[in-house]
Amino acid sequence: MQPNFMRGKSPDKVKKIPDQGRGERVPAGQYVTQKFPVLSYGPTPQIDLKTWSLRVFGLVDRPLELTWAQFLGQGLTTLNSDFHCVTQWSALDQTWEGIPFSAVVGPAMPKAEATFVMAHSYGGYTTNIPLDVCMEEGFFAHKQNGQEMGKDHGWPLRLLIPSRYAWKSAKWVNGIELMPQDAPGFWEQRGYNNNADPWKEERFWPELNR
Ligand SMILES: Nc1nc2c(c(=O)[nH]1)N[C@H]1C(S)=C(S)[C@@H](COP(=O)(O)O)O[C@H]1N2
Ligand SMILES: [Mo]
Repeated sequence: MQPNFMRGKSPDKVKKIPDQGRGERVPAGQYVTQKFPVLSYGPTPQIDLKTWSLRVFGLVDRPLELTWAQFLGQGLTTLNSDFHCVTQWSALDQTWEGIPFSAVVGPAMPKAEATFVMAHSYGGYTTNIPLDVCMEEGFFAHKQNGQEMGKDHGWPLRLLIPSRYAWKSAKWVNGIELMPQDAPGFWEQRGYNNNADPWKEERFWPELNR
């Protein structure tokens, strides 16, 4: 039977290849693809680096608003991670260049009461993530596989959360809001699972899977 999350979607839209025996690298219900499809709600925003900024606000002692030069000045590192999209494709071994979440948000001095993050993007997209997950693995990327991030994939900056389905990896990120409690983001308000762990196949809210 076609699972719920596939209804209305054509599985042929994404070219699939077998996972070549790397089963344990690939969560259940996912296929490995060499392609990196674009999935956005709404158009790709037009962003000018001269006016770009990244705000860190909410429950912080020292709110920040970084320019592009200030952002880059913090020291670039790389991250290698797999990328799992809820529409069932996984792209393995992506190399990202950028700056860890903790290095950017730490200096804003999150208050002890801050437990959740809302990532905000140009265009109005939002997604919610626990603060401890962001601190542990969150990564602001501006390059993917050695190239400037594609405009449709979030240029100039994307917040990656590798352990969660890809809708938690906000493209065109421009704001990090620290919150006292959880609150659903754009897709989470529309029935996507709040936690989004691909290893548990947390795709949609359980009550919608009937
Ligand atoms: N700002 C923003 N970020 C977003 C989205 C979006 O519509 N807007 N879509 C999400 C979803 S549902 C997915 S599956 C991934 C897709 O990333 P990609 O287009 O780079 O493959 O981005 C996520 N981040
Ligand atoms: Mo998605």
